[in-house]
Order: sequence, then structure tokens, then C-alpha cells
Amino acid sequence: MSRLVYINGALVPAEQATVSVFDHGLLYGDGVFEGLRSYGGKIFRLEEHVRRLYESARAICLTIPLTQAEMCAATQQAVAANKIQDGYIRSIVTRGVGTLGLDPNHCASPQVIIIADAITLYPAELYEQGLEIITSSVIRNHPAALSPRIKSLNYLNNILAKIEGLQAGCVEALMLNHKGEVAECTGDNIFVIRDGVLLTPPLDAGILGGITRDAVIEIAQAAGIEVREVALTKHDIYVADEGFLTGTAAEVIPLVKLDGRTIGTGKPGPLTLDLQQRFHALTRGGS
Ligand code: PXG
Repeated sequence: MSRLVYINGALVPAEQATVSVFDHGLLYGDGVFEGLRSYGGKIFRLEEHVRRLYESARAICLTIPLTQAEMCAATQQAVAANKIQDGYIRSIVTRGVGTLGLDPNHCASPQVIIIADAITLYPAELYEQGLEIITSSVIRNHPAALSPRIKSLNYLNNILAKIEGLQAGCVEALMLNHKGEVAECTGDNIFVIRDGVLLTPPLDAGILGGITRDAVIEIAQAAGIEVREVALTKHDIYVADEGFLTGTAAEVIPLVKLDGRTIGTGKPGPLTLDLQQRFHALTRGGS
């Protein structure tokens, strides 16, 4: 059965959910997006994702022709129409159809698209054994050039790093910022544990403010674990006791090796597994 895709207020069969070749989302990557998850038919942190979508749009001077409440309702509608229980949702707002020039003022109206589909997860063994990743030579976008806080349709910065990771046999890759500090991975935030303290780069390291990152910080604090958002170097990752990545698709995934250096024991650490379990309880409990 064909999926129903939400496009500009209507739910249409996937084959009919199309955008123009003149859409500036295609021509220039001029648009914003979100990736969300549903668990048991309930969308995890829907309002937070929608808020981030609107903040991304505001940062690129794109006015979404719906209120945030209407966008939330449309997202729920797309999930319900496809009878999705555990799934992945991609919300996209493009600048819309324009001319073959950069000027966004020539674009008629933004295109609002919501795709609710099945989720493709990392293989189970990666969660059991932990990830081995490399540091990419591709630095994260300079915040003054294109802020990593904006989840824009131009993901080439991340894709170039991902290609480098894949060429090295890794499904993820670490990206440093313009100062040589640890930023984040291509589609995940990074955490390490050192002497029982949870460490993660601050937003001003030039990273996306991950919603899974926020949830994990809250979970850790509620469990009495000290959390510090501090600048980190590759060295801090190499010498950490434990590490893990967070993201909507990956959830909480252990990190066991960076650039051939074993992190901690080389096995998913106890605090990581504890946080992973708490995150699982939160999502499956539906909050
Ligand atoms: N950093 C970047 C650069 C991201 O794109 C995250 C961190 C994690 O954020 P959330 O809010 O999801 O906890 C992301 C996530 C995928 C995929 O298929 C993930 C993202 C974008 C596109 C695809 O894993 N963003």
C-alpha cells in the first residue's frame, strides 16, 4: 500500500507528492527539515522538534504558512493516516518555486512536506558492541558561515564527513569545529564519561542542539549524574572512560573506538548502558 504524504495541507499518495524542479529547496538547498520518531504511535518530543523547525526557518528568513500547533497536528495526521506505530518522520519546508536565481523573494510559497515512514535502525550488533569511528578531515561549518544550529536542506558538510567515515569502514564520523575542538558527528551528538561525569560539547562549539542530547542531559541529571557542557578535544575522547552518540535515529549508541584508540575497556560502559536503558524507558513510556 502506498504511503500517504502530507504536502501543503493534503494527504496524497507518495507518487503524487512531488515538488517542482524550480523549487529552491532543490536548486539551492534553500529550506529546513526535521527528523522525528514515533513510538507506539506517539511522536517523541513533537513540540520540541517543531520549535526547532521554526527556529531554523526563522534563521533563514523563511515563514512557514502554519502555526506551530497546526504543524504539530499535521505531523500527527501524517503518522495516523499511515497507521504508523514505531516510525520515522521527515518534515521539510522548502523555499518553494522560484526563478533560476538566488533571490528568495521570487519564490511564490513555501512547500510543507511531512513523510511518515518506517525506521531503518543501525544493526543490533552495533548497539551491543559499540561503534568505532574516525575523525573526519572535514570540519563542521563555521557558525558564522552557516550555523550548525540551523537544520537546513544543505547537508553537504555532513555528507562529506560521512563519505570519509564510510570510506574508512565507519558508519559515523567525528567532526571538529573551526577551532579544532570536538563538535559532533554527521548526524549525532557526542558524549563521553570521565570519572563519573558526563561531558558533551556546548552549543557554541558549533553543533546542532540535538533533541536526544537534551533528553539524555535531563535523564542524567535526574539520575544524579553530573553533566558538564564543555569544550572537548580529540584527546578528551581518547582518554575517556566511556563514550556514546545520541540522535533521533540512533537513540543512544555506545562509542568504543576513535581513530584506532580504544575508549575505556573497548566495550559499552556501565553508565552508557544505564542511560541507554533510561532513554528506552522514556521513549517507550512516551513522554
Ligand atoms: N547533529 C546533527 C548534525 C544532526 O543532523 C543530530 C546531531 C542529533 O539531533 P537529534 O535532534 O536527532 O537528537 C542530528 C540529527 C539520520 C539523520 O538519518 C539524522 C539527522 C538528520 C538527518 C538524518 O540519522 N539529524
